[in-house]
Amino acid sequence: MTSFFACDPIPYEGPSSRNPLAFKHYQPDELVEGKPMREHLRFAAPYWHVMRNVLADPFGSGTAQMPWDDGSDSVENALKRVDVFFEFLAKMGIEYYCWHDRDIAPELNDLAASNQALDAVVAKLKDKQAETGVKLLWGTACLFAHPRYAQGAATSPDLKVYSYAAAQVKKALEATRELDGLGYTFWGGREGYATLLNTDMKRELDNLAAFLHMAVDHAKQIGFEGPFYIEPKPREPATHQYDSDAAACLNFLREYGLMEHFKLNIETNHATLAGHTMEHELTVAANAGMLGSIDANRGDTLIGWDTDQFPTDLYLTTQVMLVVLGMGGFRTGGLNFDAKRRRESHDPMDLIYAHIGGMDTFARGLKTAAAIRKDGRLSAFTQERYQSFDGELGKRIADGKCSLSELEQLALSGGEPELASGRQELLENLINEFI
Ligand code: XLS
Ligand code: NI
Ligand code: NI
Repeated sequence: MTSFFACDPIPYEGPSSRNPLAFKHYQPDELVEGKPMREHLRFAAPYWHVMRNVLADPFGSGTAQMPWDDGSDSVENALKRVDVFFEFLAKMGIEYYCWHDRDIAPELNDLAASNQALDAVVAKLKDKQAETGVKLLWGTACLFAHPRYAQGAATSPDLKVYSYAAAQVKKALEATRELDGLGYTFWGGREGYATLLNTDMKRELDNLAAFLHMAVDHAKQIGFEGPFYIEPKPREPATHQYDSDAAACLNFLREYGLMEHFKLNIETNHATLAGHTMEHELTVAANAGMLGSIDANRGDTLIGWDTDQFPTDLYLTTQVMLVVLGMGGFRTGGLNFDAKRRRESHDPMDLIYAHIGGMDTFARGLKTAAAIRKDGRLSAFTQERYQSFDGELGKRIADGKCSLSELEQLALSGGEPELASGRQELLENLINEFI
């Protein structure tokens, strides 16, 4: 088979290496907290960015060089891409991947033809997975690119569009099941609104919940054990998206009785678009026992959209891995690089450099987070900070057995509280000791 990436499989050479085609930190079998790095990190590559992103922006067309792609919508072309993608995964040592139905196979003139095309590509993906041991982290349906979804898919005002979306999800779910996918993601690409002047928000949310319940039912029928993920994002493309952040998603899932079937897939750039830090979103999800998976990228504070850049910030990956280690690691989820190269980086080798950087940055984040945990000063500080709640009274407060009157007694007799410092700067210095 022709090779499209001019390099050998990327080796680990250690921190002193100056080879741009080597890992300096990611050593798959190195044990961290007793577990191999590869199992902590569970790196995944997104089919859409690696194989289908032509690197266009709102002002110009694509620049990406894809010598393997004839630009056509043929199934043959789609099948050819699979080989190139698996060459990429093998060279990177990435063991998981994710797709949208329309990334892997073309959307053809009618639904039946599109389904057939999908079947053909899924058969090939299945062979490739068996041959290489690569696993599908999650599948999803593209319910946002086609013009029919301009006014929403599962929140469309039009029952015919809603049905089309349902059919697409049914098929994508079956394809995920066929490939032993570990999860299935809903990112509500067009599930939101541009103006409330024409929108019945209550009806749209009820319809969305009914749609997700039907997906849960279908999963049971076909033996897909899930979980489903919801991926929060506040805006873009819609002015307001219903799944705007982790807290909004949790509220929606609770309101509609969907909690037990879902987890959240948290993406860095979506967190920041929502006006939160990534650590905030992860912590909200993890506290609810609902952190399922991560779309690992980063945004640009100077640009107001989802720039989907590769994670290169050690501070960020350290904080992400502190949350992941803190919850005991991923179960079905992993770190999916939902990231693309800049438009200027059009050479296929840039895909390799980009992923080396992302993987090494997360490997360092993992090692740093583990070192911070081993050191113990950070968590000891936080624990100590809440110490006054550790006694008998604190326990009664937590158990709902205390009253305002009882606390009033304490306040009347105790005098003005003497506060301990929050020591933010000291703790920031402490983190920097490890980076
Ligand atoms: C877009 C989303 C998308 C999802 C999958 O902003 O991040 O790529 O991850 O539909
Ligand atoms: Ni994403
Ligand atoms: Ni995104």
